[in-house]
Amino acid sequence: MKVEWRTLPTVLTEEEMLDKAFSRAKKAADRVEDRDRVFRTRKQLTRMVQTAADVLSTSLTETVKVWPSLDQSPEFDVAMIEACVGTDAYRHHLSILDWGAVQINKIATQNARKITRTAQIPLMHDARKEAYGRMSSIMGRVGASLTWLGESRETLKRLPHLDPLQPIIVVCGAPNVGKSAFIGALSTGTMEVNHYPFTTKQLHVGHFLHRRLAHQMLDTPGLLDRPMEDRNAIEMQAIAALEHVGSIALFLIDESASCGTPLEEQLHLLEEVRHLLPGTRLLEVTSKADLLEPRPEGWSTTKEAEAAWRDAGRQGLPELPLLLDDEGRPTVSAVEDVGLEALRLHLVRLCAEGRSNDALSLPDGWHRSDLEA
Ligand SMILES: Nc1nc2c(ncn2[C@@H]2O[C@H](COP(=O)(O)OP(=O)(O)OP(=O)(O)O)[C@@H](O)[C@H]2O)c(=O)[nH]1
Ligand SMILES: [Mg+2]
Repeated sequence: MKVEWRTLPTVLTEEEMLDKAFSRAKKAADRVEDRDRVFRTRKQLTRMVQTAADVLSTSLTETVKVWPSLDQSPEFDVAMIEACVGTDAYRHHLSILDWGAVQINKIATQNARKITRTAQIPLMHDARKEAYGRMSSIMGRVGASLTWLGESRETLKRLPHLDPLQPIIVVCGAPNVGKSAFIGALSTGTMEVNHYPFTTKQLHVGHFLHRRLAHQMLDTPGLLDRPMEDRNAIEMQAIAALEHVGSIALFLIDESASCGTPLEEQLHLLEEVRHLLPGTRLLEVTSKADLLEPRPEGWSTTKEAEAAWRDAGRQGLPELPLLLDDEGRPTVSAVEDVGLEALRLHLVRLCAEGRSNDALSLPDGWHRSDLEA
């Protein structure tokens, strides 16, 4: 299931729900006609109580319904919810809303009965007033949960938007090494700008298609770009979420160190990332190939092979010569667009390998149609 966190509707506050309920109830009462004063009053007041309760309980249950159930959410989303707002709190506040809806309906039944069972108009009014008072007090207890959900919605709609059924490439590396530029250069179509709710940095999510499979690329600013000791608990949980999603992780190294982080420190970070994402295949890539001195030997070979592949209409999955640096690492220039096509095809192969391993681990008789595209 693909959860659209960003399209969750606004959560009404306690006051907004009460205003809506009582004004609808009043309108409903105004529509009642009966020449007999006792009958008219009885109908008006029962209708007020029932309409108010319906509006309140429906608003509460509808809110619960549109919020994704954690049991059916992808692991990444659950881990992100845990990191950002807490899954226990999430479940708790939604269950309070369900509880409130039940209580409000009970109050309506009890007080409507009081109204119908008396012939005395003042007692009917008392029962209506009592119903409103009790509903307001239930709403008072639900109010904090509505506020919590309203605030969480603001947080969750900033989450990156990923399809867990398609390959995901987690792009990491020290600040300024060119992560965003890399994702932008490999993306077809528009790159999304998003946030991890706990960093102020922009994160980019891009994708490219290969045989109808969207290979998603996820940026990690402020997450996998600093030493372990500076990370807080929330960030560690978010990193755990990355461990769940990544088909592969790509670690960008800026050898020119124009990014501001010395090479040695970047390699130290690489070891930390390897340790943090133990189940994820990690590919090292050197960024900013155009800044390497001298330029990588294979520069023109790769560049020509990529141009030929593009001209031929990008058919199949050939092994284009990867552009390599002196260390033998694949390298790319996002600025001059060299090495990117060759690396893209390499990434497609690595993701496919990971996926066929997944498929092999499925029980007998299971069928993964997405692998046959
Ligand atoms: N010469 C050259 N510059 C590059 C290349 N890729 C990125 N840059 C430059 O490097 C700087 C950082 O690039 P970003 O893509 O913002 O790096 P980042 O890793 O996303 O940075 P943060 O999100 O701040 O961690 C920018 O000034 C880019 O223009 C490249 O291939 N060649
Ligand atoms: Mg960036």
